[in-house]
Amino acid sequence: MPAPLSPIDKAKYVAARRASEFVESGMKIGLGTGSTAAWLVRCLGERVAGGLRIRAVPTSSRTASLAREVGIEVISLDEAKWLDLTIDGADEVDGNLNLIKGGGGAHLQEKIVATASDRMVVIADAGKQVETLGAFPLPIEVVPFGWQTTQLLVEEALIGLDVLGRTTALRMSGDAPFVTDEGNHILDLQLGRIGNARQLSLVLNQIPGVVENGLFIDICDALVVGHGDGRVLVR
Ligand code: ABF
Repeated sequence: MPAPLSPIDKAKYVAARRASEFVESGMKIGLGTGSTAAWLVRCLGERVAGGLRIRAVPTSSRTASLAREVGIEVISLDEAKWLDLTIDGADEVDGNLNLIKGGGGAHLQEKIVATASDRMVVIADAGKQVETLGAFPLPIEVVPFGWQTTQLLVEEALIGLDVLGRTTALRMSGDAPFVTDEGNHILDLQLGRIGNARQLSLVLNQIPGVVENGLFIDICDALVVGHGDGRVLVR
């Protein structure tokens, strides 16, 4: 284990390390984005150096660079067509394995890749587990054209839905709007509590200008949770 790690990094690392054991030679793998997924990529890089043969589809330019750096063969999703397994992080996970993702700005590619996989496993530190989704701001990717109008439409759509808050904000990177790998912007929705995540996801994705929201409903098959003391639970 790399040392010394803070308790939260240790929790992420042990979750990633355990999930890396699910990967077998010959598999086509989806690689998530974020600090927990980065641990996974490093763990898989060590196994590749030891003879594991995999081909991987990264979910962001950041993950693609890291994967190549550690010796993992990177292919496009179009080359792979379908994947055996995707392993990715999350911002929140509820008791039904529904997720909020996209804090890292990569949820569009993450959702496409996870959906094109036989199995999707989430790796997370214990602090990501929640009873009800929504404390973490929900990211939605929007096209730059007319984004302020899209924002108004989103705010209007939230009226009447089972959420606590309805504040929306354009994600910034310094003085400029954050730009995703697909050239889009992100609106972060402060909802506090999401009463009906499935309904919210459908409503948001019907708004012109919204490309994809960060709710992953019925996509995740298993959760590997790491704790700061090194314990790992799989469910
Ligand atoms: C990705 O990375 C995202 O969907 C999620 O927003 C984020 C989690 O980041 P970290 O692993 O750094 O907590 O999985």
